[in-house]
Amino acid sequence: MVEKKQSYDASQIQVLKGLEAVRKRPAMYIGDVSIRGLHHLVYEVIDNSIDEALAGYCDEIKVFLNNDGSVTVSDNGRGIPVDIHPEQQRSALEIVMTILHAGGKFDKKAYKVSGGLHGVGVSVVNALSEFLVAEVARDGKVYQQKYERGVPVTPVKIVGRRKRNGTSVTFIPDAEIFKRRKFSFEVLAERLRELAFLNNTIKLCIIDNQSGRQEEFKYKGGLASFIEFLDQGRNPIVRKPIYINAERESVPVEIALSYNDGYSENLFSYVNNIHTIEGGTHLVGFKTALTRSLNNFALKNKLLKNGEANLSGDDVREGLTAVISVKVAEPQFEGQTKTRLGNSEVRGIVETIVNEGLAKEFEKNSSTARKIIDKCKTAARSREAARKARELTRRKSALESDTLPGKLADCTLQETHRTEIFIVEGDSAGGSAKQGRDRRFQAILPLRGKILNVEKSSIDRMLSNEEIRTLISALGTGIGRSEFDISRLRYGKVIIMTDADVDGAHIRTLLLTFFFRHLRPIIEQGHLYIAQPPLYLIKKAKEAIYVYDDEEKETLLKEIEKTGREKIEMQRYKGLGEMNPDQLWNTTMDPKNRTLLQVTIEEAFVADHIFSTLMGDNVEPRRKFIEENAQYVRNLDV
Ligand code: 0RA
Repeated sequence: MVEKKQSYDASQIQVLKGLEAVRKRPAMYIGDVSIRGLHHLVYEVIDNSIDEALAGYCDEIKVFLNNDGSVTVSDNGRGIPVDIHPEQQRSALEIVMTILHAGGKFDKKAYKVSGGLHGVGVSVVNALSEFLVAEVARDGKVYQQKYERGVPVTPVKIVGRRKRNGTSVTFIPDAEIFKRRKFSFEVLAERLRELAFLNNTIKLCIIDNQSGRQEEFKYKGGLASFIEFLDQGRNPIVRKPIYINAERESVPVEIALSYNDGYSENLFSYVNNIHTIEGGTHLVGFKTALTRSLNNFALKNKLLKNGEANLSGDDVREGLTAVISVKVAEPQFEGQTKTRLGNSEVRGIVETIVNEGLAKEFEKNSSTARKIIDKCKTAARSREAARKARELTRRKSALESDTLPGKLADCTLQETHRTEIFIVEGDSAGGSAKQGRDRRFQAILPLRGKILNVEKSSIDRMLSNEEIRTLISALGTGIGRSEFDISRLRYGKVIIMTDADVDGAHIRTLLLTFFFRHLRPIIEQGHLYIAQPPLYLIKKAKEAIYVYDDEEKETLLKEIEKTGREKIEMQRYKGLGEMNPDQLWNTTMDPKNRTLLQVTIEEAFVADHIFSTLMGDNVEPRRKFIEENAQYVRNLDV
């Protein structure tokens, strides 16, 4: 008896210690406590249900946004066990919900591959929630336990009866940890859609109880449907996506790919449902096999003339859209954002499966293979033309002895970690920025009008565009596989500063597309920012208040109405050009006062889809993009 009591105390201490660790350093467990970390909580709970689905016991997961700001994730799996654990003297449910990393311990045999990026388990979500209630339907009964900040506040109780088994978890994130607590329907829906593409047996739903809005995702076509979704705005050159699904050495590999008449490469790779932004061994295996298979087919069918160079990796990936998804029992994640797969055995596994899959596909469907090879050969020719054009430019610039573009007003400091370049729309705004800046560390580059839409341009055409060349030479990095070198980047921060109107947003999008496609490391390494000029100037008595968005404006106006009858004047800034240099400096450029948004590529696949739909002539997706732009920029430097 005494012993049992002791072990009970010991496990209670373990729980409290665990909770304390999570609450002290939440970022260690969920990445950060921004809006991103907030959504990560939901993903973590969903992942547990996905595991149950991958084990074969669940085919429906629902997410509810509730009126009180809480979110519910429910599934129709077996239900978390509720029986008493013999050593701990507590319900399995309580252990799963309160002990770090306890989740997996109950079901060792299950094939467990899912799990959020951090794979921390639902107890972390519990620790970071001011309130959480877990409900389990099993054996005809509904069991329930409630928690506050991870600590149980009720025993596991029977609260009802139900036939269908399942688990539901409802929680409110803790205000002490999260400053912003509003879940975004769009952000969650995008993730559910992605999960539905990646796991074609599961139906995933999201229901906003406040607005009544709801969406349901279920794609029998799996990755092939994913490709069709990604390529909505593009013109395919093959009839339907090529699909490969096989398993080797207990590693399931699923791949779908298609070609379009565009010039960009769109590759998305996943490990255990996690988007591996930095790629890794699975991606390397895929690329190697794709290049090899296409060259083999071309040689065998005499599609390459004797002496004609082989198709390069870049040639075979122009106009390619592909998704590769593997499941690995013990993944090793590497890289800056821990999104690169390191397991070396996976490379060979994927390579073999793709070689075999493509050989079969090309044999069965040789006209598709021919069309693809035609496209690759055009790419090769264009690349050769681009190389020649670059060489010409290099010789010319050598003659001009490394001069920077005439339009660039450079800064005087050399230490790149302190310097900034503002890419500004139009000459008049450029003028204000030049006068307003601190010339020691701030450089200004005005761009005239719209830059080229790079998604729709071949690489040689892009490099002959004046604005693009000016930009590249100001940045100093060069461009293209053999030339780009981020260590030559001349500024620590690259800041896009455009008007707060539709045109400005469009130019910003074009620039983002360009960086995303051709200078991606600049985004990945955190150098790209978006300036936030104010939308309004409100003058009250002698006070001047700058306001950066409409919500802020409404709040402020209401406050002023309440407090007095002072006369106010309001000015709406349509463009940066309307501000004098002083104002521009004070509101938008001065590091002491300004707000910069750092651009991240974490949501690269969302961005890619938006970029591609944007390029159509459709106004609606473009407007939507502008609205949702905030999704993949993160608040920083406040
Ligand atoms: C451990 C064992 C069993 C189910 C689960 C965990 C389980 C966990 C979660 C989390 C969310 N939904 C879930 N559904 C199930 C199986 C126990 C048995 O044999 O019935």
